[in-house]
Amino acid sequence: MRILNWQSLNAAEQQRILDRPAQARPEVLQQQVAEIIAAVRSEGDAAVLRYTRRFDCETLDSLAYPVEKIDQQAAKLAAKTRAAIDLAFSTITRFHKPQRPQQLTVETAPGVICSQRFHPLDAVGLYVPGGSAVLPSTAMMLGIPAQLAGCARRVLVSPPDANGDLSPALMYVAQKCGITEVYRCGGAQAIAALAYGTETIAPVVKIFGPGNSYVTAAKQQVSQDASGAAIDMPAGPSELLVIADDTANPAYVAADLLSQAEHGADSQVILLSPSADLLKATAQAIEQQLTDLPRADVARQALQTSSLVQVNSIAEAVVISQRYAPEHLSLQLDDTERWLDQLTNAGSVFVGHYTPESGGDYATGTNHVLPTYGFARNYSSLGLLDFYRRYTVQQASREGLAGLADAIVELAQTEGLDAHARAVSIRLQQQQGEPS
Ligand code: HSO
Ligand code: ZN
Repeated sequence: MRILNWQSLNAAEQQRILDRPAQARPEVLQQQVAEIIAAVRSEGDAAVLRYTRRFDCETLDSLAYPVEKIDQQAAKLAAKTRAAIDLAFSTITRFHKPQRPQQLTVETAPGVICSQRFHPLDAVGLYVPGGSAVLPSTAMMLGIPAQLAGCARRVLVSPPDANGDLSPALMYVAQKCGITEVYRCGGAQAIAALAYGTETIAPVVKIFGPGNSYVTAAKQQVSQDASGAAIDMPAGPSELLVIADDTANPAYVAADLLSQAEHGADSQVILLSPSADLLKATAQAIEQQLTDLPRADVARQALQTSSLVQVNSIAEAVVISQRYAPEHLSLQLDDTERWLDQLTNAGSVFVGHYTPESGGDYATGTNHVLPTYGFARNYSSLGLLDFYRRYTVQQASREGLAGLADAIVELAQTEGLDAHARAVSIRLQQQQGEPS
């Protein structure tokens, strides 16, 4: 990989480094997705089955994956994989359980009580991608908080393999998370089915999980429709930005960059370092490690839109990182504490030489469903709270209302909304004890 020098680039060249790989022909994609959604809305199961047969399993005869099949598949799982899932399940649970929100009650003025309450979403759709890599870890990241929050319907969808099956690891996770329904479908058709429902799949109120560009476009489209479903976040291809100084081990840095590059050709990784030696050694280590990576082809494609960049200082790297707002930010530096508070625009931060990004993908306990594409500026990492609705309750006594009355009436009149004012004054004109 080429090593660029930030200061020797002009503004447009600097921006190019930070631009995410562009989506090819986005309007065509949106149109295709709109057609799939329309087909599912008008034909229901028949359309979902048709697309699933075309893309995933030619012989699929039903979307539902019955409990006996789930149990059968889960039973096939090797003990070692089972133990790994058990460990990850426990760290993820440990980190998410204390995120449980507390009801909050405040007397905002004498006789006026307001509370903020939380209710678990009744029905959630959990999308687990298939395709080039099946990700049971993602099922944990969605299924564990859905279960902890107490969402009554927890619906998992995932594209089946050519035999119409879902993987043993995925089904073991489904069992552990108490998934209530499993359906065999993926892509935009699965998102449409979750949002609008079919004969087999009852609609959900919110859809979670990452996916390819079709899934992401479908999630966006259904979330813009009041009769569709809410979504967790606009999630796109994986990204990693590493800030490293000369205390970093180039082999570790290279391994981390490749770990995200291997996700997909559209993944993006960036290394920022003031150390010319580290940059050079990392470039060499990347080449060397690529030689025995099974997914080297994918990683090489991702590296074409990725960069190794020399910066003047860590302070400059911090400014660039804040501007890029990476999904994952890795700090392989001497004095991480000094910089951590300034690095707020990131989905998840990995601190120190012994915290590889893949640690968070699987087992540190944090959630790996994170905002990409610069959305770490204004969207949050997935957490337990995303599985609740927050709402408020207020109650005023007669005295409480009397205390607020002048202000409410004045504000209502300022806005020219007399009925609003009357709704207050009419109550206070009446004698106490009159029917309300
Ligand atoms: N790094 C991915 C999550 C993942 N990695 C799943 C491996 N399996 C996006 O955060
Ligand atoms: Zn990953």
